[in-house]
Amino acid sequence: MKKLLNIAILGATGAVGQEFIRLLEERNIPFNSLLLLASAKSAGKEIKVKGKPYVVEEAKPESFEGIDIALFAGGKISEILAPEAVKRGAVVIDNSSTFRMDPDVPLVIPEINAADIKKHKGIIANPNCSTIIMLMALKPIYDLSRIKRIVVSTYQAVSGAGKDGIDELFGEAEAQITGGKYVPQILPSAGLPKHYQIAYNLIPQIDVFLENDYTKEEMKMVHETHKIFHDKEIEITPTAVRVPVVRSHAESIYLETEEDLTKEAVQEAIKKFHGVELVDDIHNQIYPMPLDTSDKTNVAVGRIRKDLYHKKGINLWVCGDQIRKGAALNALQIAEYMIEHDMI
Ligand code: 3JN
Repeated sequence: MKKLLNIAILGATGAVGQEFIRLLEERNIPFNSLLLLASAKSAGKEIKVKGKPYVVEEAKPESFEGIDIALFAGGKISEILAPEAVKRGAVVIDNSSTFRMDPDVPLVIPEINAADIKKHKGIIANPNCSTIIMLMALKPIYDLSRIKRIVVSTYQAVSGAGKDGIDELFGEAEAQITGGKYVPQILPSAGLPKHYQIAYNLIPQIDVFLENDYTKEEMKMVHETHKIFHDKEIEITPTAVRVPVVRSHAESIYLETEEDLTKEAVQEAIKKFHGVELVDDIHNQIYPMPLDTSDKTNVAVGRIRKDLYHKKGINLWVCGDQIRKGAALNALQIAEYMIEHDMI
């Protein structure tokens, strides 16, 4: 019989932490003990898991004593606490960008590169949500023919910026309707000097700009794709945009393959790929939309069509819940894989 595990969730009160808990219940993952950790500010809160109350504790290095798997929801705290948890014998699955590009840390989407998990030295990184959603749609195509080039535009929901992002959208929408005033303070990014209204608007900036004129979010998609696909030659041009959607990111993806693929072959490959759903019936107006993929496990792919001019060019429209498959579910699938393969 497999050993029952001691699991810790760091960031248990945030959106990703809450999704971890929902998924632990939904997927009926067995555990011996569950420790809910957060910052001092959230310590003392009570959260029910499988009907049993748990009190959130302040996360400290000692918290990880005796823990087998630590699920880190994200944030700067990972840099300090992940090595501390590993020192105490835990395997950390980390949702922040801190370790993603570290050559000693596997960066994993289980449906794509689960085999990389075995190279871990204590930490396994969960990719950025936009990367996960894009690569879930692209992997079945890549398996038919190598992808040479990707031009992607994201349409990212405000919940990607946390609860404050959602509050800002609702606050601005309400002010518009009631004739009130709402001063944006969060988007595009709380730490920046300027903030813009997201309600009835689009903001073509997610995170800060880098030297090369791309944003950090955009460059995460480039570097992480190269690492997950083990293919540094793929040419990727991303544009990341914040949209006034509450939950579930969308992406318009143009790609060029090495071989000439038919639309039907692409549709068939997507249909067969675990974790992806083909939502593509234009004659009946069926295509993926964020409202339909919110709280759903699968990434939805539709509007599949060949480029008008380039024989090897294909367009896709993709939607996926960025808190679920884009964060908590992907991390939990890594844990499930390790449990199944006796790696913990
Ligand atoms: O804005 C979004 O839609 C996704 C945000 C992701 C994010 C936000 C703050 C810090 C990340 C991430 O997962 O890459 C990070 C980070 O860990 O760097």
